[in-house]
Amino acid sequence: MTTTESTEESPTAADSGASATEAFRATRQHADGEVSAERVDAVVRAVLAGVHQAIRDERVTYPEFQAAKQWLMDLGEGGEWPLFLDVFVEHVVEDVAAESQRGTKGSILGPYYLPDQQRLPSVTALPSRPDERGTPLVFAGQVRDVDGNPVPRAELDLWHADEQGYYSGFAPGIPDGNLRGVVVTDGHGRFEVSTIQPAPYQIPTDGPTGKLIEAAGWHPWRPAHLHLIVRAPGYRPITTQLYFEGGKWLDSDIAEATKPELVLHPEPTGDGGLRSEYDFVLERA
Ligand code: MBD
Ligand code: FE
Repeated sequence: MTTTESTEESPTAADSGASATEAFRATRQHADGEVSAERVDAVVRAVLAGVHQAIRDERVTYPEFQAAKQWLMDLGEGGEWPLFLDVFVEHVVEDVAAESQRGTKGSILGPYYLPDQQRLPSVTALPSRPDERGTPLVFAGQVRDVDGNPVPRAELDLWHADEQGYYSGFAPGIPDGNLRGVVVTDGHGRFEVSTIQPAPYQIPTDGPTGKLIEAAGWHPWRPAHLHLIVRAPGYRPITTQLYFEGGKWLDSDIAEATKPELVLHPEPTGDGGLRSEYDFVLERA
């Protein structure tokens, strides 16, 4: 991961995309050899059938096929498979998972999660730079179970982009752990976190994913969001994201990961900041 260069250098998408590949490998999110031949057969057959059908429907030509091959090679060499898959595919995997999930709605994990961040008390501030820019945001609430009982000592593993839309660990010049932390709720499941409001996220335009988006004439934006994994022993963890009412791109997220239940309604605090309350509901594992 690139965090040693100076802040003068402007971060690039290619950096973030490629760093996401390193992060994926380092956090070993893959399950080696646990997929049965039956599942490989069924799923790969279905994926290929979808590709074959698209070729027939669109009457794909040889030059188009070769261009696709070149682009896929670039995607791998640029280390952007995690970025591409999380932006364009993960939301459907999440939809399927959500069919059997009660409690707070989930959303996609995305490529910029890093485990093992600093543990923080229930009333806390996320680690930030002394000159961290952005509208101050207090994010407070309670974690409960599906029967309404508080969940004490639940963990809110929280991470978000800065006021320029960059994530620590994935863009040069941002200290490790910036705007990331694991907040532990108090005896009543409550928490209150001070941070700043993140900016919308632009898919790096200089990498293969950005090139595809440009070639297709799409916009490269995700609405501003907070990422969370909420967990407690004996409960099913919830991976989700929270958005901001009225936020730009809320109705056209390129990653299709918004849900109406996941939109915050922040109130001005009178001193230029915002405060938002959100309660989480966990189901038993
Ligand atoms: C992000 O910040 C993100 O949350 C997702 C899902 C994909 C790319 C960048
Ligand atoms: Fe994100």
